[in-house]
Amino acid sequence: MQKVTRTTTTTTTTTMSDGASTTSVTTSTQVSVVPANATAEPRKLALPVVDLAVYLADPHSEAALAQCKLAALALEEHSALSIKDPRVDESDNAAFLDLMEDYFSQSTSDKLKDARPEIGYQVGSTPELTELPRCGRDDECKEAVEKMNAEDKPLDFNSEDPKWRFFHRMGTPPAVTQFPGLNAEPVVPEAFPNWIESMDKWGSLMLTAVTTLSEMVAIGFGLPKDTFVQLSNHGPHLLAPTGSDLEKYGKVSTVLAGFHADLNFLTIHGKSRYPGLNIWNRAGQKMLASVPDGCLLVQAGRQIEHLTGGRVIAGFHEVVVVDSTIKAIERQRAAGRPLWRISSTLFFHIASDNLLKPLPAFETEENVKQYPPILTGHQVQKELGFLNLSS
Ligand SMILES: O=C(O)CCC(=O)C(=O)O
Ligand SMILES: [Fe+2]
Repeated sequence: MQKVTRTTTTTTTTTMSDGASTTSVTTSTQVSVVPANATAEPRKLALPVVDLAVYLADPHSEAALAQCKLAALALEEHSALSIKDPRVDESDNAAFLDLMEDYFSQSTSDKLKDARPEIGYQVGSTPELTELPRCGRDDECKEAVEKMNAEDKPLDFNSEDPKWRFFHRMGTPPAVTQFPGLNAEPVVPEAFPNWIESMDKWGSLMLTAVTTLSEMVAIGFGLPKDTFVQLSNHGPHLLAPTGSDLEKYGKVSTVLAGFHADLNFLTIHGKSRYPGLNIWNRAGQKMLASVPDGCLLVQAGRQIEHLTGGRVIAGFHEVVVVDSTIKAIERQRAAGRPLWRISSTLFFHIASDNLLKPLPAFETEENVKQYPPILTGHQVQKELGFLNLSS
């Protein structure tokens, strides 16, 4: 088992705004990055691909309805799907990945200038080995893992993730809200003069794509098409790319992001240059996500689970170095690129002041018991552990 020794200096416990993690701090800690139960590459799952062009061309066509149903079914079965959006070109993803590779390959001291630990890293950079997967402290999550077959169990999710992150807020906040949240200025890294434009460009493409998909999913479930879109209007959406240093953490079975489910409504990413995202389907089977070139990957979060009363469940996932990650490392090395694995992630949220409860179509007595009504802002705070911190 490989061990990495490191020393951190911060002393607070803070909560991350994506909800995947909390910041816990130690000094002179031995951090195990390759767990003992390391396994080879899991079976590959080519996710269903939904074509947004068909829907955009004529949302009322039979073909569009078929794509809507496919999207809803994919979320039901896999908690994930691939989408092809004609408004997003592969070159947009490539430009964003290049930007983030260049950003994360800067020196640690340069990136630390962009960190705002005093506000829980909610804008700007978050250093490696800071975010801790929440599942390690979540009994429901641990129970789900206990029930899994040995080959489906996640790798270690009790250690801080080696990935860095950068948070950039998207969308317009509501004029009136019970959850004023954060008014921190966006962070602009010194060496990147067009940063805001570049972030907003990719972020807007992701927002547009996931908004259209949300209409399609609503239609696929037989709901009015604007059901989810209205609820997400003025939501606290976050562009939240991750960066993992594969020079340092490039050994097979290294966990880059430990097992978790996202707390938001839907998560969308461009295709990563490095395979390694394992996703779990409804049946608790672990599979390596395979996304066709030029497609985007979408995953279900806890808010869609709540609204659909569990018809869709939030997808567990982890990011691990697998054999095909190594091949990608070799390819990128030959191309002279920095060896950083980027996820071009955007977290799409339901607005904080909207009530999260099973929609009428999914409102059975059992579902309401399992998913009691809660304001979305409170659900997020609860997931983040803010209530614990403030009490
Ligand atoms: O790095 C990735 O591909 C995904 C990271 C992730 O799961 C997250 O940011 O919530
Ligand atoms: Fe995630």
